[in-house]
Amino acid sequence: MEGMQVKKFVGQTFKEAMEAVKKEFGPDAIIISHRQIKNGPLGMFKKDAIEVTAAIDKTVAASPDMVSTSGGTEEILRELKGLRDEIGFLKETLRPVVPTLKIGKEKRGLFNLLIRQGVETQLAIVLIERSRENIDSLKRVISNDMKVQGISPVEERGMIFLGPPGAGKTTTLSKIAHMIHSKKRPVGIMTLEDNRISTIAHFKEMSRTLHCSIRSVRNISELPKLIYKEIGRVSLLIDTPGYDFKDTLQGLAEIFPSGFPLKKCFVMDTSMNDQSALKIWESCASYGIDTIGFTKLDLATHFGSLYNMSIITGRPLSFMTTGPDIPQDIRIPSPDFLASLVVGGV
Ligand SMILES: Nc1nc2c(ncn2[C@@H]2O[C@H](COP(=O)(O)OP(=O)(O)OP(=O)(O)O)[C@@H](O)[C@H]2O)c(=O)[nH]1
Ligand SMILES: [Mg+2]
Repeated sequence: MEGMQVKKFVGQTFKEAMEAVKKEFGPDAIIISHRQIKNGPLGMFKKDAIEVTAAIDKTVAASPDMVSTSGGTEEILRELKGLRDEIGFLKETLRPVVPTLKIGKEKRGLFNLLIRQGVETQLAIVLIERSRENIDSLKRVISNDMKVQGISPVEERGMIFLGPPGAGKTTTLSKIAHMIHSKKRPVGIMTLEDNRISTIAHFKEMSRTLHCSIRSVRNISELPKLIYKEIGRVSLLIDTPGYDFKDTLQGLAEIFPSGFPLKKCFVMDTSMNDQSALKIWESCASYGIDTIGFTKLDLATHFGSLYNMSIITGRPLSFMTTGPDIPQDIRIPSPDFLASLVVGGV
């Protein structure tokens, strides 16, 4: 017989009821509840009685003779052997992935936590090696690695937003335009050949709200003149289309051979999987990106990739966005806050 069996036991005292439980269910019984009842069941007791509800897991409580009579010992041994083989096989499979994981029990918990949050195995190993055996120490190590520069370096000259389609460039640019505007600094917006009615309408609306200039740039070769005319007078924010962001980067490198005068910000969607994000990053890392920004944190389920991407790109973070709403869904996180996110908010 297998599974959980639940039964009520009655005694005149608690002790008596418990004896009845022990007698029938043995020492492994679990007491679920007890209560006083009036007169006992079917008037068996004149006085008040105690009713104890107990349970027993028949699978666990099977006595040795039950096992042997059903021929279970051999079966269990076979099962154990099977499990041992399987663990051996798993260890073998994982060896190339986890080459040097010789860590104690407490640290293993921290390591597993990092892996669950999506921190790359190799990065997690190094983090665990550098950290002490508690979560606060681990957070401190992560926090030290997270470089945040915010948007102050942008206010002086401006920023160009680059990244794959739908990463959140246009939306984020708008939020940052509001941030800079709220500091009473003039903003200028440019957009590189984005002919979508929705984008144009959106920027027109922004120019009215923020009293800023909007300029649609048809050809990237017009950029130097336009930028140098405005530089230092306003914070220039330049939107780019996502569909050919590599061409845009290539174009910038050719048109500004001695370096682009504004910060180049790579916008990364954190709800995207790491492999795709890394592939995109690899394809453009050589174009001198200055800073990264994380978007759509509200859609991500865990935040290990914030750490992965910070370390792998080696670029400081400008901002993170936490929803689609303009202007409020953006913040400049502290390294400590980022570290808390990476370990899962603990
Ligand atoms: N949930 C959520 N949605 C966001 C966030 N940022 C942007 N979005 C949404 O993501 C979608 C794409 O955002 P855009 O700003 O148009 O992205 P883009 O990078 O300019 O896209 P392209 O111009 O097509 O390359 C829009 O529906 C935004 O509202 C965010 O932080 N959270
Ligand atoms: Mg856009």
